[in-house]
Amino acid sequence: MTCREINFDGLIGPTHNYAGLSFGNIASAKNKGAASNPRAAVLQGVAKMRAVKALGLNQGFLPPQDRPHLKTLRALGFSGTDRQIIEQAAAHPEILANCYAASSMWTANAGTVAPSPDAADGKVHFTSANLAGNFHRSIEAPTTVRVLKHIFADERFFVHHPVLPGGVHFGDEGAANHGRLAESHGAKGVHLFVYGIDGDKFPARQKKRASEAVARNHRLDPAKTVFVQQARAALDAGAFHNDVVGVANGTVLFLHEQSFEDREGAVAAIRKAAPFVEIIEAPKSAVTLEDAISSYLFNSQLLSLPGGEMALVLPKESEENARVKSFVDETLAKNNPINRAIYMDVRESMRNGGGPACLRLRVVLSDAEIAATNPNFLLDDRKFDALEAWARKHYRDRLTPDDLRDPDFMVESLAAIDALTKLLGMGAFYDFQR
Ligand code: SUG
Repeated sequence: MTCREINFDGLIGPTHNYAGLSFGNIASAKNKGAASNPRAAVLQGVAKMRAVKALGLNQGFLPPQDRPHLKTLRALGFSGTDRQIIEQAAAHPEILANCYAASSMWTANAGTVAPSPDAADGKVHFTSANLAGNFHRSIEAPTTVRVLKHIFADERFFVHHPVLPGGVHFGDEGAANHGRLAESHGAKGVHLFVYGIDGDKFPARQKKRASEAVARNHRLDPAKTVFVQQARAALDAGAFHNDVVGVANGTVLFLHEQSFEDREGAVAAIRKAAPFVEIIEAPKSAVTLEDAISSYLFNSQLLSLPGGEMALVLPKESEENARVKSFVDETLAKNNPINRAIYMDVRESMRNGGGPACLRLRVVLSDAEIAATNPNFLLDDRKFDALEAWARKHYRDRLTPDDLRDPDFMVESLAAIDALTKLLGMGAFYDFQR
């Protein structure tokens, strides 16, 4: 079967801010309280989507969620009018910040997807992630399910599973800890699930039992699934998701030498399931774990281009680290499929620990499945222009955690989301509109 990969980027929401909410995510902790620029953030994200589209690839997006999430604030005992809710919650800045997070932008965490060639029933399977490890992210799940069902609605092709139950016991962070290896997008693929075990410093967000449950739900062939443990050293160095230290695409696995707890065992298991795999590894002597985590080298998008080569879409931070840049240059010069590097400025997202790969959910689809996908979420030049115009109209260019206490900002943010639903013909979609 011929299939294409479509990257669905998270359209960055108007409340993008630095609240330091993610324990174990070094950038998030470091930038706590800094002023953000939501307008620059969304425009950087759109520019990245345009750059990927310009490579000759299809590009989609997922809309931002409604923040502040008034439904959660109500459930926590704040009451009255929407303005009164914000006034009361202002006395609880931590709760308010959690309900204001624009973190649904990192759609690698929206869920895990299995393309139809890999599932026993020949359908595309989606499991939205419960994101149980962090309060601000756990409240994304119900709306994420709604968004994915809205875009991939046709039951002849798409199956949506409920988020995993049980909180952190089945902690699931979606595709950020999952990679697919395949000889082509349309060939039957091998699924690599990387789970964590708590480190000395930081908790593991992705549990093995959660990855196993997703693999069962998606009806994957057990001979083509591999479960490997992330290195605890990587977790403790700040790789809170495995996509900070490795990325898989097609026949290539591009990763840091210290990604897996048992490197040899993991590589043997991967080679057994995917004998065609080409492993491109950065030795720690060339790129330290700290380099990898501060530059987000492995949080690049590894993309198969129409001509058969592969390109890396990297954050600017990788170009600015001399050791990382020379490793990328060496990789391009060597005889392997990776032949292009494109450095993008996604600094607003990076300051919260989200690089190019965090910002996208990969969905591999056949032509018939693409035809069954809601076209409003597939981008062309006209839609890029419309999204930019919408963002320029509604987004602030400066936001501090203090601004979240102002009820006028709530009105402004939800007005932006309301305008977007009209632009996209979504009807009364979000909780605040129902
Ligand atoms: O879950 N940051 C996100 C970053 C997610 C990156 N995604 C992947 N690696 N795939 C997180 O830690 C920070 C929000 C704040 O602190 O304001 C945050 O949620």
